[in-house]
This record gives sequence, structure tokens and C-alpha cells, in this order.
Amino acid sequence: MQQIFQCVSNGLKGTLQVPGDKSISHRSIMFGAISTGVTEIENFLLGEDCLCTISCFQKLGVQIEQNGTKVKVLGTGTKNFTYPAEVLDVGNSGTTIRLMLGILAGTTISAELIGDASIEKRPMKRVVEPLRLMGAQITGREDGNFTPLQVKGAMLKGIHYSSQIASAQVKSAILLAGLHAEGETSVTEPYISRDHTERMLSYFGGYIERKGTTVTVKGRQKLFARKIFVPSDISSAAFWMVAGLIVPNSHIVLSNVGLNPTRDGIIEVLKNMQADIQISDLQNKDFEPFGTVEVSFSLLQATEIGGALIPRLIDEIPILALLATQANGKTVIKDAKELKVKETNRIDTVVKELKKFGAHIEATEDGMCIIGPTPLHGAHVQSHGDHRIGMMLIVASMIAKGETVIDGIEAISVSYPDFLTDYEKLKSQ
Ligand code: SPQ
Repeated sequence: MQQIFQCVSNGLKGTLQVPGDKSISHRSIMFGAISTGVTEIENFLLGEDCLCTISCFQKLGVQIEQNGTKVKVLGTGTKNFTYPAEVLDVGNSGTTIRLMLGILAGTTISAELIGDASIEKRPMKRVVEPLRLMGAQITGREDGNFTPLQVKGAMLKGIHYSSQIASAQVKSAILLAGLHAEGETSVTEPYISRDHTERMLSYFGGYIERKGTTVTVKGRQKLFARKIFVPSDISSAAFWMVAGLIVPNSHIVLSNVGLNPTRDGIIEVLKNMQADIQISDLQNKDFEPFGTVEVSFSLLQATEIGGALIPRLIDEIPILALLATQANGKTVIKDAKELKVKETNRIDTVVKELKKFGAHIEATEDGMCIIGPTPLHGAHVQSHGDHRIGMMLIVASMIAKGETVIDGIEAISVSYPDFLTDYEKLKSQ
């Protein structure tokens, strides 16, 4: 689907609560399904990715009731999963397929997992390999690196796994499998990736231990249903943080934004760039911190982003690249090779599409360099089917002089179906 956008003439103003966190929403269904009792979820993300997670667990016989953003999971544990009559289709969601492989590996169920054209290209060996070391039986295209994948439940044993990449999906798949394995399972990563799985596991009554970058779980644990409030997704809020900073005359307040320290790298970067950003009303309800984020139009300085910061803001790099086009000086983003295996190769798609607006941006081996500030002009661009590229392009259109035509706008429904409605609200206040 194609849509035409004009630049914003009078600033963006107002208060928004962006939808629930995608990573936490997925995990709330998964933990609800593998524990015993009724898990009641509030502010669940109704994005396509999370709806795929619901549908996959329903196909495994788990009862899930949905009423708007309130969801109930009637958990009876993995022992009561039933053989799915159909393949499990994860759509566009890397989190769904990788974490489900971990969950299914130690059950008595056999299932086939498939996804869309983007999922078909995303590497699965990163989870299949450690799961096989635990005894998992997984087959698939190119020795199990690509979908379709078949998993046949097996007896698992705990391992210690040292991961070469800081990936929450790799870590979570192994830990989830570890819950149904004999003995202890631990994962060490080069830097700490998002820790939602660890937090939720202990919130559901499980035992988990962290020492530095190593996390350990005990096998054969029992988990118990809980009430969950899903904070707003910082990765979705990021688009409005950047819009508020680069669209002249803007002031945006974002409420209940998840501020988990393993996800809040963007706040640190924005402060380094001298952005006018304030955090208030910090709360620590249940197991995930959240608060209010307020931004105003700012004159920004270039920065360098790399190392341990990368996993803390990996999904925000497309929108940070746009922000860097408006900052004074050369911004360097490095150590971010992981961008190449997301919904698209996000180094290539970001650089290619921002160049069309007139940005001075070049790809590097492990990231990109951006020189600013550069006035952008309207362009004919495309999302490449990647939700984060689609939303970044809409924000670019807000400051691009003239008309911007965006192809593939429907991709945004993966994580933020109401993005354009929220845009209208901020324009009209
Ligand atoms: O779920 P999916 O498709 O992998 O989604 C993305 C995204 O931009 O929404 C990545 F493309 O987020 C990942 C994130 O990059 C979600 C995630 C999680 O919930 O555990 C972890 C990160 O991926 P990884 O590979 O670093 O573990």
C-alpha cells in the first residue's frame, strides 16, 4: 500500500500512551502458557507479531481469551499442549519462532513452524545449534538454519552455552528449553541483552540467577500464573521522541514508557546529543520499570554509538540514523552487524532510503556514518516490508520539504497498528 505525506508545518504537540511493549507481550503469552493458572494481561500489544504468538499457542491447545488489550491465558503447563492440527505460522516475528523453538524442544509435541518471506531469510542456527546441544530434535531447510522448521519434542539436558552474540532471542530460547531440561542451564553473552525473560521467569515464581553476563536456570521448575501490566514499548515511543526533537516547535509527552535498563540506550544517546528530554514519574510496578518521557525540539550534536550500548538500542538504530541527519557533526554507529539479520538488512535499507531524502549517510561493515545537519527533501521511498523502516520513513517525511510517497506502509502493523492515528492526534493538538 502506498501513502503520500507532507511535512509538518506547525509542530507536534500533546500526550500519548504508545501501545504495549512487543517483547513483553510475546513473553506474557508464552509464560502464561507454560505456567499453571490464569495469567491476566493488561495493555497487551495488538500488533501482528503478538497476535501470531497468540494464534500459535491456541493451535497448541492453550485457551487464550482476548478482549481488546486485555488478554487471559489459561495455563496448564507444557504437559497439556496438544498436537497442532496445522503448521504454526509466526508471520513476521523472529521472537515468536526463536522462543517457541526453545519452549517446544523439551515437550512431547511435534510441530512445524513457518513464517513470511522475511522470516524465511532470517538465520535460525543461532538457536537451533545450542538447542541441539541440549538434545533437541530440530530439522529444516539448510540443516535447520531456515524455515520451514520441524521440532520433535525430546528429553533435554542442561548445558552451559557461551553465545558469540548479545541476543535476547538466543538467550531466551536456551533458558526456556532449560526449564524443561535435566540439571542447570546457563547462557553467557558478550554484553547483556534485554532481560525481559529473566524478569518474567522470576515474577512467575521461577528460580534464576545472574552473575555478570551469565544467567542460570534450574530444570524442571514449576511456574505460576500472574497478573501482568505491559508498559508502553520504548521502541515505539522512540519514533515520537525523535519526531519531537527534529520537528520544529514540537513538545511531546509519552506516558508509561518501559524504561528497563537493558532497553533504554536511546535515552542515554539522546542526552549525549544534548536533546531536551526529561524522565519523570518513574514506577516499578510488578517486574518492569516505566515512566513518563517528555521531549521538545532541540539543536543536536553528533555522537558515537557502539559496544555495550548496541543491544540496549538495537531496534532504535533506524530512527537514530534519521535523527543523526539533523545533528551537528559526524555520527558513527558501529558494532551493529546484527542489523543485517533483522526483518531486513537494516544497514542497507536505512542507508538506501535516507539517501533518497538527500541525507549524507554511508554504510560501513558494522554500522553507518551520518553527517549533519542536512535539510531533507521529499522522496519516493519504501519500507521493504520492515515496520521499523516504515515508521522511520514517516518521521523523515515530517521534516522533508515537499511530498513524500511511501510504499509498503502496511508493514507498520507488525508493532504499531495505530501509528498514523497517533500522528494525527499530535498534529491536531
Ligand atoms: O521479533 P523480531 O522480528 O526479531 O523483532 C525485532 C524488532 O525490530 O521488532 C528485531 F527485528 O526485535 C527483536 C530485537 O531486535 C526482539 C527481541 C526480543 O523480544 O527478544 C530481541 C531483539 O533481537 P535479538 O536477535 O537481538 O535477540
